Amino acid sequence: MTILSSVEPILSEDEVAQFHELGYVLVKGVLSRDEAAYYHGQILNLVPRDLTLPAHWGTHNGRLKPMNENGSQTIDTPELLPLMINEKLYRAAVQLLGSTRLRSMDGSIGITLRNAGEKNILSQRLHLDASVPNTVNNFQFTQQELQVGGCYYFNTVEPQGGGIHVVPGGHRLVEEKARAHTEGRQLYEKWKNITDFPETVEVTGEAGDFALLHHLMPHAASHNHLPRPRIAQFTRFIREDHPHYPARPAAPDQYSQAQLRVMTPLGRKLLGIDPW
Ligand SMILES: O=C(O)CCC(=O)C(=O)O
Ligand SMILES: [Fe+2]
Repeated sequence: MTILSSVEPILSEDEVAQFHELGYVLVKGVLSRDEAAYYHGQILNLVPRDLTLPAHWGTHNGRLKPMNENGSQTIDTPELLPLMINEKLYRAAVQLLGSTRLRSMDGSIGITLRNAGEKNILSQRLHLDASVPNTVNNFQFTQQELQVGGCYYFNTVEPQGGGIHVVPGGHRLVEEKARAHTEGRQLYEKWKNITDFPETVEVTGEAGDFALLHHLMPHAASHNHLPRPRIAQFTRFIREDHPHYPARPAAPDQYSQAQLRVMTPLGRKLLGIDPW
């Protein structure tokens, strides 16, 4: 038995094929409805009742982004940290990254409020958040360099409800354009302002689903035209042997006792507390 086959798959063969073909897949039911409702409530609890939003939060174009005072966007309170080390999501990531030895990161949150008057569809420029420093000349396009990640939806996201937008097959177009250029990593303002790509589509989903994207997938947040806010959390995975970001153990004082109490053995490895 190989190590990979000891981790039970989550995605069907068709879903894996869809990820390779289209560059994204909606992982259904990563969380149960009850779990999604729990996290939904925990995230709303971060928002001050009087709506005086901390000066260090992001508040752009109808999107609230809770942040830490030190500028970090990782919200890994004991209540929310389990999202970064969810076993089901990890198992899907193992299938796509071809390794069990992964690291998890990000942990940021996005709350997209109704923004009814807005005519534009996207609330951000179409961009990549690739796990490749923007100082290198080009991507390697290897599985070792791949990062997979995206967002949990804690409420059902209906059309025009602020779902993340993607370009189906866009990761392949990025590869094609970047390969054709010696400084492919530098195109489109380092891929933070992608302008002439095919139309985007909104990834809708139910509470508890996770929109999982290839890191070369052009994407952007969208405006929410529906009454309910879209509440999401972002988690990403890379391999331990990533060429640009080699594994570093967590600092000894990085996590409090309360955080350590909610960590599973898998979680301790994903966050660099224990070695693989
Ligand atoms: O909120 C979203 O749907 C996407 C946000 C995003 O891609 C980003 O902030 O980098
Ligand atoms: Fe992004």
